[in-house]
Amino acid sequence: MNSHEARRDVDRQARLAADVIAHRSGVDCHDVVLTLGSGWREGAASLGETVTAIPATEIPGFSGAAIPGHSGLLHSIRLKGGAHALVIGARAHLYEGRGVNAVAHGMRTAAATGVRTAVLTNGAGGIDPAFAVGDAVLISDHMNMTAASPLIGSDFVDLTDLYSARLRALAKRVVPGLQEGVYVQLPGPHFETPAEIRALSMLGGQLVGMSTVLEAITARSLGIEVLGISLVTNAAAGLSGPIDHLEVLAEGSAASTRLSHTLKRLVDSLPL
Ligand code: 8IG
Repeated sequence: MNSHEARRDVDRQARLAADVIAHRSGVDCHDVVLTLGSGWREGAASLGETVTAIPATEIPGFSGAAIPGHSGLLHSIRLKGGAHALVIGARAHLYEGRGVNAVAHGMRTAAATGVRTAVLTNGAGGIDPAFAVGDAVLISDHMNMTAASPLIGSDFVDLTDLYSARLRALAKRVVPGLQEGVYVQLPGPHFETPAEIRALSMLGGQLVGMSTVLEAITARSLGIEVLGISLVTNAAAGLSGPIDHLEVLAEGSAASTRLSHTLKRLVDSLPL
């Protein structure tokens, strides 16, 4: 398959998925997509009125929750102002081994449903000592350390201001004191070594995780404006004790009520 055919193929997959979502929800056009990472999932319910919850396995190209703490549902939610949100609780991760197309499929599908704004959330390790466990931190920029791109062929997309300055300013207005940081995506699934965290810190990395970056690049390539936000669920390797996935999940649960409020304020502030 050449790159033209490959691009047509992923677009066709996204179209199929978007048609199923439109059919099941009765909503022809969604305005915003939210991808909910560790700690953020409880936020979906309070955003508005749930129109439909669809098991990811029933939508072409999506698969169920791969890890505990991740919901395997897509929600269509009617927001307060009448806009429609598509909420992806079942993000595909690069470490699942289904390739970059599986990772990019959520944003491609969102674009095919009409979405123009993405709110990408995640759980992350905090590299910058200014960030405490439990802090929500806006993503100001990223470093892609996956050695992969979700784009196909000669799709030379500008990533200057990928994380919309306009949306970050709105976010800071509604969530006073919100900090910002540079997020680094690594492929995982292992966490980093302390030496790697020292290196990433010297390079300007402030948050580290295994998601978001490839989705943000996909979104930008499709003309979607991106807001990214991390929950710091643990101090990055070598900065505190060992990193335990169960403790990471517990931290996410502990923060979830507060994050629901934060997420709702952010979404209500979006110019949809
Ligand atoms: I939650 O410390 C979460 N995800 N790579 N490192 C990486 N991913 C993470 C971390 C972390 N915490």
